[in-house]
Amino acid sequence: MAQATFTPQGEREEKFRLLSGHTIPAVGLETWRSGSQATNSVFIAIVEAGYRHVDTAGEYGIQEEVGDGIKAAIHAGVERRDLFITSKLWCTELSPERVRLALMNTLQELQLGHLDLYLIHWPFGLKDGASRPPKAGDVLDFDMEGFWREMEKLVKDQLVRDIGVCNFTMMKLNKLLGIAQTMPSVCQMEMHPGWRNDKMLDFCKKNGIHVTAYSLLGSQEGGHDLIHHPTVERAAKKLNRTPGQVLVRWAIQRGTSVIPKSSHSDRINENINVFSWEIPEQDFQVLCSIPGQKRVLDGKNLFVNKNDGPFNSTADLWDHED
Ligand code: NDP
Ligand code: 1BO
Repeated sequence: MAQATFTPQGEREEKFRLLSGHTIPAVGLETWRSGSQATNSVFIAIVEAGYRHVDTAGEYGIQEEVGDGIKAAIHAGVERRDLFITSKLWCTELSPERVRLALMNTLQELQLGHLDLYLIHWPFGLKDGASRPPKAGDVLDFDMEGFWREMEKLVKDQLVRDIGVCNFTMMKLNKLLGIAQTMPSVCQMEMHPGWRNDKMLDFCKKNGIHVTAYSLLGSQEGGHDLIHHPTVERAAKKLNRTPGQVLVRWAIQRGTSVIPKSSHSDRINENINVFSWEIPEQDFQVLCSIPGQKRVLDGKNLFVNKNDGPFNSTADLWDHED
């Protein structure tokens, strides 16, 4: 469950405790596809709306803009120690010899001395210059043990405070748990009422791994328009909130932190205004029963080559667990 605390300004905020003992804010700002607006969005989120978590990735190509937003927020008086900054390591860097260099590039782009959380973006290696969809030979296996040892060294060297994964299956997490000396604190996964992924959430909870939900509004990918879903709209009307707020609150009550993306200041403010109210149990359960469960971001375009493999279908990517 999220723990509520109050900022020095008296604003209520919620955080989840990680296995490491550190905390992660319940709501963060995502930056994928924020483009040149990233600097402004990050500044508004931190300084005006009170976000303390910003999530980005090397692959998004906007870490410098995100870094400028963070720097401007610090210049405006926010303390670095109060911020939680996450980035992710792309698939071309999933080898023991490339991990540290990838992190150093990320730190340089973000103009930071350390990250709060460093995640494996997807659990598949890609050749430099891989096509989308991948050509024969573009998708590589990766040495999970050798790789994780290097991630652990980043923690020991205080370059990152926590390490974790995204887009893992239970099978891959089990393998990692058997190898890890420093446990993955966080698993970042697609989760929303249109793709609850209950099995994965339960598995993570049993193992003490915190889940951050992405694409919780149904994503720009167009798979689930949850903002306009009648069940979500009904709940929003009843609770006198917006559909976006209902989706964010639903995810927090499920025990996950969230990283809604927005480049608009009104929505950035709206998406974090979720700490002074709750979705009653009955309405929560209705939101848990939306039919037609399916992933939006299934990884097909990134990793599936149905003729040459090694992953011939999305079911292969997700270890046939869906
Ligand atoms: P989201 O579900 O966060 O939806 C973002 C979209 O919703 C944007 O178009 C945004 O538009 C709009 N939006 C934001 N707030 C509201 C609101 N209150 N009301 C109506 N519309 C709103 O989807 P994404 O798929 O973009 O995922 C979010 C983040 O999760 C990404 O930025 C990404 O970084 C992360 N992610 C991580 C992945 C991983 O592999 N780890 C994979 C996929 C996503 P606008 O900006 O115009 O407000
Ligand atoms: C290509 C990046 C997918 C979203 O994180």
